[in-house]
Amino acid sequence: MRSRDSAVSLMLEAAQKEAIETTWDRLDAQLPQCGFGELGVCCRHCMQGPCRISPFEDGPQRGICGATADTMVARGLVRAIAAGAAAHSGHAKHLAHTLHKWVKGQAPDYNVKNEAKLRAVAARQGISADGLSVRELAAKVVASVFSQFAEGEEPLAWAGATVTTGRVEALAKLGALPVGIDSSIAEMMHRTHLGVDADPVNLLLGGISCAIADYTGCHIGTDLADILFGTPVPVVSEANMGVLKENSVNIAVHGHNPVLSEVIVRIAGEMQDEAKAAGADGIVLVGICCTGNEVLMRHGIPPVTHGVSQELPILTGALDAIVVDYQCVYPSIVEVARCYGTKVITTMSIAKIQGSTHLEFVEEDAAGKAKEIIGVAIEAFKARKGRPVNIPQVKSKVVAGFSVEAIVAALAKLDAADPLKPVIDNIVNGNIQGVVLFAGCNNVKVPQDHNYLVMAEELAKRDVLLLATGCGAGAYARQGLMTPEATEKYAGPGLKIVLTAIGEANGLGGPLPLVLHMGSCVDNTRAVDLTVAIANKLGVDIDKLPVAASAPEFKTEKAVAIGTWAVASGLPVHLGLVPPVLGGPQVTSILTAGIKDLLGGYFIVETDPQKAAEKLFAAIQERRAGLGLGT
Ligand code: NFS
Ligand code: SF4
Repeated sequence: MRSRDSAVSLMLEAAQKEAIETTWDRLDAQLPQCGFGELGVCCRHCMQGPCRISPFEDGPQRGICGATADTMVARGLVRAIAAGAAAHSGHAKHLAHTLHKWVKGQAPDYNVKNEAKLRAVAARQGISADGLSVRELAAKVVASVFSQFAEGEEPLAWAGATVTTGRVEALAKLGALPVGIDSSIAEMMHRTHLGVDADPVNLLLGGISCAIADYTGCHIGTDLADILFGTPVPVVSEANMGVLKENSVNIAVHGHNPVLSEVIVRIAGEMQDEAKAAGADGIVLVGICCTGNEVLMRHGIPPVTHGVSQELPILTGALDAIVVDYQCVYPSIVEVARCYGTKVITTMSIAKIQGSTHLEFVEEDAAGKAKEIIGVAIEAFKARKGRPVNIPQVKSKVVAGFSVEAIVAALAKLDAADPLKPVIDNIVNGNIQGVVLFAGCNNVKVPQDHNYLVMAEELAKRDVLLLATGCGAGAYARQGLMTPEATEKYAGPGLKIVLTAIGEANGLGGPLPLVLHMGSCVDNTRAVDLTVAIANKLGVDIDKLPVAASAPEFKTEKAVAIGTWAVASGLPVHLGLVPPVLGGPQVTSILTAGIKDLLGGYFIVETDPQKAAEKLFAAIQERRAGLGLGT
C-alpha cells in the first residue's frame, strides 16, 4: 500500500495507466538504499572522502582524518538541524522584510492586520508602545526581530520570552542558549568542518543550541504572519482533490510563506469576473503543504494534498497552475505538469526549477504580480477547455483555525475569568489523560497517513487530546479527523465530555474536532505557547507535564530541527522512522536516554504506530504519576 488516501490511490492508478513517474516509482528505483547512509556513518565533509565506517569489526572504524562513527553521526545530525534552522528562519526573515517594507511605505499591498497581536508581541518582548503609532511600533518590533539574527551578546530574547524560566535555566546550564539565529547556523557549519569539533557530546549540545535558534525563527514566523495577516480563528472548509472543479480555473498555492499566497487569495477574489469572461465558473484556489495550511487557517482555502503526493493533483488534468514559493516543493512537479498543460510558476529568486515559468514576486508590486500569475492560470484554463479531466470525488469536511488565541477564546466561554482552568481541571480529573502534538511530514517510506491514523485512533480512545500541524494536520484534514463527527466516533469517554462541553459552550451544537489544527510547521510554536501557559499556570516546568509530541512520518531537515527543540523543551518526542544515527552508539544512547536527565525530553523511535501510541501513552502516564495524578 502506498497511501491510505483514496484520492491518492486513484491518481496512482491513473499514473500507472498513463506511465507517469511518481515519487513512489523513484523510491523503488533507489532501492536498496545505502546502508552506510541509513546508519549515518558516511562523511563527505572534506575532499579526502567520502569515508565510511564499517558496521562490522573487521572493516574501517575511522574516517581518513580519524573521525569515529559517533563523530560522523553527530556531525551529520547537527548539520541537518542547521539546515532546518536556515529554512525556518529564512521564512521568518522574509516576513520581517515584508513588515519592514510596509513600515517604510514600500509595500502598499500589506498592512498590520492584527494590531492587538502587534501590541501583545511588543509587550512580551519588553518593547514600549507608549505614544507610538502602529507604524512606529511595527518598526520597533521589526528592529527587535532583525536583532535576533546577527550575533548578539545575550541569549535570544524571543526564545527567552516565550518559554518557561525553568527551560531557560536548564538550557543555560548546558550552554545551549544561542545568541543569534544566523550566527548559530554559521557556527554549526564551522564546527562540522574537517578538524573542528570531534566530540559527539559537544556536537549534540551545539545541535540543541542551534535547534533553539530554529525555534526562535519559527516563533518569529508565526508572530509576524499573525501581525500581517491576522491570527487564525476557527473556520470550516473541505480537504482533498474532490474540491477541484472541472469548469473552474483551478490554482494551487504550494510551499510555505504566506507573503505571496495571502495576496493571491485576495486578488483571486477580485479576478472572478475575468475567469468568467474566459468561460470558467470562477477561480478555485487550493493549497498544498504549509502554504496550504497558512491559507486554510486564515481563509478556509481547501488543502488539496500534502507533501509526498504533491504530484498527483496534476494528474486530475484539472489543475491550471501551481504557484510555488519555497521549501518541500518537489522539482518533479514540472515533469508531470508538462504532460497535462499545468503551469508551474516559481516566484522566489532563491527557488527556481528549470522548465517552470518564473514570475519573480516582489512586495513592492505584490498585487500586480498576483494578477500576472492568475492571468497565466486563466490562459492555461482556456487552453485546457474541452480536454477530459479525472477528478477523484474524494473530499472531507475540516474544521481548522485553532490558534492559541482561538483555543483560549473557546475556553473562555466555560470560564471567562480563568480560561485555562477547565483544561487543567480535566487533566487533573483524568478526563484528559494528556496532550499529544502530531507534527511533521509524510514520508514515501511509510504508507501515506497510516501512522497518523493508527496513532490518533489509539490515543484518542485513551482520552488524549490531539493537536496537529504541518502535513500531519493535512493528513487528518484529508482523512476526516478534524471534524466533530470524528470526535463522536473515536474519542474516549472523558475526552468526548470535554470536547463536547467546549463545543456546546461555543454554540457549535456538538463537540470540537477530534484533532485540533494549529497551523503550519512554524506554528508548532503555537503548541509550545499553549504548553508554556499550562506549565506556568500549574507552576511546574514543561518536562513534568503529561504532554508529548510525535513526528510519525517525518521527512525534512526542518522536522529534525523541530524534533530536537521539542526534546529540548522537555517533551518525549516519537519518531516513526529511524533517523540516520544508529551507526553511532553513543549518540543514539544520548538521544533516547541520556538527554532525559539533562532536559527531561527524549526521543522514542518506534516504527510500529500501534506500539508507538502505547509508548507515548506510557510516557504520559509516567508524567501523570510524577505529578501525583491518577489514571
Ligand atoms: Ni513541515 Fe511544511 Fe510538510 Fe514536512 Fe514540508 S510542508 S514545514 S517540512 S513536508 S510537514
Ligand atoms: Fe573523511 Fe574526515 Fe574528510 Fe569526513 S572529514 S570525508 S571522515 S577525512
